[in-house]
Amino acid sequence: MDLFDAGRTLVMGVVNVTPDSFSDGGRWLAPEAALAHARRLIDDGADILDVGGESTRPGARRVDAAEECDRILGVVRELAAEGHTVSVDTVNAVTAHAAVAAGARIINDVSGSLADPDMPRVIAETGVAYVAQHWRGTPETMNSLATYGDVVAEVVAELRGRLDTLQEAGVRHEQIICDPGLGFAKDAGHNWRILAHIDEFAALGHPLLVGASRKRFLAGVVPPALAAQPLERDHATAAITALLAHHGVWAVRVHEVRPSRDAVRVARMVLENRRPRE
Ligand code: PMM
Repeated sequence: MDLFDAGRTLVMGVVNVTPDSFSDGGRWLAPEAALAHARRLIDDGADILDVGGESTRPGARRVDAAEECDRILGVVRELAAEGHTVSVDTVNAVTAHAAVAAGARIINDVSGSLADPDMPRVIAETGVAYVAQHWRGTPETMNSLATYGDVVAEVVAELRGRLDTLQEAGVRHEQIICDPGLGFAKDAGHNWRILAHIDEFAALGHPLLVGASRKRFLAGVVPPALAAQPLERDHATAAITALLAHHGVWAVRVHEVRPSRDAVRVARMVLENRRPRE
C-alpha cells in the first residue's frame, strides 16, 4: 500500500501487547491473542496495524526495551510477513531499530523523540515513516503539565521544535507524520479545542495522525451511566473519525476499526459530492 497516496483517511488499528493499557490492557498480551486480534482488525478494514508493547497511559509502569522487544517483535514479524502494513508504537530507539528489522514500516513515537535522543538517528538511518507526536514531560508527569495559553498555537510551535531536531539528524521531510497527541499533557478542554482547530496543524506541512479512540475526554459525550467504560466510547470515536476525515487528516488511530472505516467512507462520499451543482 502506498502510505501517502491512498486518496482517503487511513485507519490505523491498535494492537496493544501490554498488560496495562487503559482500555484493553491485558486482553491481547499473549502473542497468539494479539495476532488473532490484529487479523480481526484487518478483516474490519484496518489499513495499518499499530503494535505497542508499552502502555503510555498516565501512571503506567515503564518497561525496558528488552522486555518491550520480547513482547512485540514476534507479532510484528508475523504480521509483516502476512503482507500487512505494521507500525510500532515505541519511544525507544533500540526497539524502533529492531522493529524495522522485523518488518515495521512506521515508527509511532508518542514522545516525538523527547524520550530517547537516539530516536532521530535511527529514523534517519532506517528511512522509515515516523509519527512525531506532541507530549510534554513523561506519562508520570504529563497531567501536571497540561497548562496552555493557546493550546493550538503552543502545540504547533512545540511540534515545529521536534521537526527541527529530526531534520537536523537527517530525517527527510517525507518521512514525518505529525500528531497533536490528544490526552498527552492535555485535558478534555484542550483536546476539544485541538479537534476544533485541526486545520491549523496543516501549517506544519506534514500528514496528520490523530488518536482520539476511547480517550477519557469522550466520557463527557456518552450517557453518564456508561461514561466510565472506555468500550462505550466507540460511537463517539467514530463520530470524531468522520469529522477528521472530512478535514482530510492522513490517518486515525482507533481500537474498533469497522465504525471508523465506515465513517471514513461516509466523509469521502460527502467530499466527492461537493462538486458545484448545475
Ligand atoms: N495514544 C495512545 C497511544 N499511542 N499514538 C499516537 N500516534 N497518537 C495517540 O493519540 C496515541 C498513540 C494511548 O492510547 P492506548 O493506550 O489505547 O494505546
